[in-house]
Amino acid sequence: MNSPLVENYFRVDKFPHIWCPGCGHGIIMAAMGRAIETLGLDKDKVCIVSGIGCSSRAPGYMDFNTLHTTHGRALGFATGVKLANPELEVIVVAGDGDLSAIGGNHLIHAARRNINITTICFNNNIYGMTGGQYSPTTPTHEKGTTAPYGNIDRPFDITQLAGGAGATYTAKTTVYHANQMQKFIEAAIQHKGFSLVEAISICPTYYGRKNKKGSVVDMMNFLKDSFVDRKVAEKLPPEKLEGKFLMGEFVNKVEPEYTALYDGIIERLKK
Ligand SMILES: Cc1ncc(C[n+]2csc(CCOP(=O)(O)OP(=O)(O)O)c2C)c(N)n1
Ligand code: SF4
Ligand SMILES: [Mg+2]
Repeated sequence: MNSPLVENYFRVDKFPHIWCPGCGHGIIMAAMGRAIETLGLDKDKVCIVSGIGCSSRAPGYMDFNTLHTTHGRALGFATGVKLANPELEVIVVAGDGDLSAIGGNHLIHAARRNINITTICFNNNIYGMTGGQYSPTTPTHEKGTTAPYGNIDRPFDITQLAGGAGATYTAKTTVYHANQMQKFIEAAIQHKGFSLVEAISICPTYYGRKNKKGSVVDMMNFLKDSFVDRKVAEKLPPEKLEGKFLMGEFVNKVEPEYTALYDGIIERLKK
């Protein structure tokens, strides 16, 4: 039998989902559902927007106002929704390719504007849906179908990219740390400004297979062992941090929000 969470917040008639066995994306979608339930948001006041990708299927399964748009353009559509109705809690779901390759400009400008949209990046370090091409977050030397001899590009750190562009809340965690992920999503939704949670996911089918990462359990154990909370990391000697990645909250600050500034202009012109 389905749990109340599933029945209340998911479109069970759309199941089974399309994700491969062991895909990390369902863990992120579930964390989003639990975060929204915990915050007690009115379903009719939530709008979830995505582009195209395995990750971008998530809004199709979530029982809110949802938009499945074009690849890379979720933040453009979401900006339109938020400006048309600032009362809506607008949440964007985007893959690493969607958000940092074709949609990279939308990301930096949404962050620069500090518009009150929450973006959840499902980062599996690869283009999953189209068969395993390398993405801007594929680590150097790792393989994809478009990098059969190893990727020579340096990867983006999406959390740092968003923070550098002006996001006022950023956090990074992994599908191994599902409870922490829920807490970060709650904080990001409650934050008044552009917020981004980078959710490191796993794609056993393409990234895992191409790069000989072993089983799904091996991939989850890698996340457990390789990600260190940034506050814990501050107290560790450099040799203990070799090969590790930092996670946690990186930015959390208050700055003027875009739709409020926009409404201010409208009010001023009415006088
Ligand atoms: C304009 C446009 N360009 C390219 C594509 C093909 N395409 C669909 S999904 C995708 C990449 C998906 O990767 P990512 O965003 O990382 O999501 P994932 O599938 O890994 O979750 C691409 C290139 C498209 N649908 N539209
Ligand atoms: S291809 Fe990868 S990202 Fe897409 S559903 Fe399968 S495991 Fe998940
Ligand atoms: Mg991807």
